[in-house]
Amino acid sequence: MENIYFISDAHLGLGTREEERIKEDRLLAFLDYIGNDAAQFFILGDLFDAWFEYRTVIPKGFHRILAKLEDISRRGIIIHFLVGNHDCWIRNYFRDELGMRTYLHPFGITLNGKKIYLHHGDGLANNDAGYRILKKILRSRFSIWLYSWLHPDLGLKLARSSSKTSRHYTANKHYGEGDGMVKFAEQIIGTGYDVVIMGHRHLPTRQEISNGIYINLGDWIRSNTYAKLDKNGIVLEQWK
Ligand SMILES: [Mn+2]
Repeated sequence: MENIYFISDAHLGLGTREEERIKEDRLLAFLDYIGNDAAQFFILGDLFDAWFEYRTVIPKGFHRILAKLEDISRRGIIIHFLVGNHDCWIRNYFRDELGMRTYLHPFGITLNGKKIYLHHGDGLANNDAGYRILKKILRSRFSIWLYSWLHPDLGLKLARSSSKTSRHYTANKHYGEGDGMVKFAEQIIGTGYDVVIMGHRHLPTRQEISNGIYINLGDWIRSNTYAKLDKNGIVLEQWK
């Protein structure tokens, strides 16, 4: 039985330099801790508040976290990064340079004999077809290719401002999205999954649904929560 950890929604780069420094220190301490304990580590999206990766350029300001991720991945911990709606524009940097496994779409996986479904959580609000169409456009190869010709200073400025809009949108969407997410988790559990884990909502939740468990990971802005799967099952805990 492996020890496996899950986090989401650190939104690195969101706050002031001082706020981000404190958040980073906290996350670095957590990564050090799991670096000695985990077999696998899952990041379920919105690690960055805004990320756009060019073929030869990545955003600056995150080197301490990136170096730590590479460090624990080199120690043999398998790091999985499922992108969120704030950091979906990745290329091969995380995979080729940091040794992480990256995913652009929700997926199911069996861990410690449990069937687990992982989803960032965006686009699950009831009646949110508008966002789902927008997501397709924003994530299309053509849009990304076009965008990549912007100068990085301009591109990242736009990414940060669109990230602000999206956060505002999500905040106003919470009630519906929350319901939609639980409903979605119910459906997935109904197809035979044991656990559904999501982020995005920034509201730590552990809820038993018929024979399964729905977990929302909360965030690393206020709640600093993570899920841990081990021989005893899955729990949601707060990092102190
Ligand atoms: Mn999100």
